[in-house]
Amino acid sequence: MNEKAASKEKLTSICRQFRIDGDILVYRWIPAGHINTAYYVAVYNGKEVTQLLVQKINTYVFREPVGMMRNIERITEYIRSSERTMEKRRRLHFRHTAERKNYLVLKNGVPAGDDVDFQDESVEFWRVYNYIECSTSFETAGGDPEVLRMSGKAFGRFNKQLKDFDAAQLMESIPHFHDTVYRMNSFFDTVEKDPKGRAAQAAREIAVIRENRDFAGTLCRQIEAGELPIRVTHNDTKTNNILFDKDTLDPLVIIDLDTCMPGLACYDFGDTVRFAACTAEEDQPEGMRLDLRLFRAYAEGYLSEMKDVLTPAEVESLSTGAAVITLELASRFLGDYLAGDRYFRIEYPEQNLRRAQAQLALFQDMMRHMDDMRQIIREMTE
Ligand code: GN1
Ligand code: MG
Repeated sequence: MNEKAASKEKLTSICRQFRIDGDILVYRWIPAGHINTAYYVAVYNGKEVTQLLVQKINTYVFREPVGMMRNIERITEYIRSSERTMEKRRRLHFRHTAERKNYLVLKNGVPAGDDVDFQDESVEFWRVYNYIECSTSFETAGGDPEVLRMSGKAFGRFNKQLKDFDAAQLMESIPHFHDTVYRMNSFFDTVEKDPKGRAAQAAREIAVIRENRDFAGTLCRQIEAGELPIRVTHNDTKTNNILFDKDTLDPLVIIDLDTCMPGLACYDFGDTVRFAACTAEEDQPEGMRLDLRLFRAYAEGYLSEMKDVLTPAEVESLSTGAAVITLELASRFLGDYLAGDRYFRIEYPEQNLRRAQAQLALFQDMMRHMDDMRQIIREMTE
């Protein structure tokens, strides 16, 4: 299916399955995220207009989507029960089918059971939730420290809300997601196999990752030594996964909970630094550097919520987390480029290579400024 153009009929029929009747007035593809496909849909039933987000899950990436939806339900329920006065636009409200499921499985376009093979091309997995009105999100921070501060507050609060959530209740929606030792191994495996003959072209980038392979495992070793606690974390804390109030910049709700699972606080901290406390786009190596002013703003926001929750070792790990996750992403983007761009959606042929180059430039700058990052964190926590 051309993902930009699911037909109106198709979206109407999906809405019907979720018991939303009426005519679609407006619909459009939303160009957010590299994995799933999302549409904004407004349905009129003769009385009122309902605005929805209709999403098709990429089951090549999320191989157990039913378990993933169960995770999301548990997490959203938990957050809802701990915040009694939450307004409607501060929560994700998933729609249910007649079978009371928060997802719909189709095979060859018709409803099917959960026992299908999700790797089969004829199988689709859909979900629908309320569209949050008057909200906006940021593809990059646009260099605005206030957006960074608010993002830090939002992800800090999210980590804090889940601090006592029992991780055993969740399945790993993507096994080894931030297991950087595993990531490095599978990256060098791909380099060795070089299935598309692209490795020679990326020799410089591969060399930088090789030089830093040992550093990539720093946090894994700390987990093994019992120095860092495992928490329930978001694991994909880009600023475009927060919906803000359009006018006040108040962070309303965190979206894209697909990778919520046991993880490290420093990756949730670090991934926003990677994405937004920098000077260029995710796929733009030219002029890519760490922006310490934005880093400070983000750290302020995050620590305003998490300062008293984190252990001293976790506080110490925050800056390392930013560098490790940036290196991890470089290896994932480059690995996908070498494998033929199967995982991350691309808009032009060498986008994954450029994404990797940008991440490596940022990683190297983070390493140069490691002491500065640590100093900023220290000032805020001592
Ligand atoms: C993917 O789908 P999106 O854009 O929110 C990826 C993240 C990466 C990110 C890089 C499930 O997130 O891990 O950090 O791209 N999600 C998955 O921009 O792999
Ligand atoms: Mg996303």
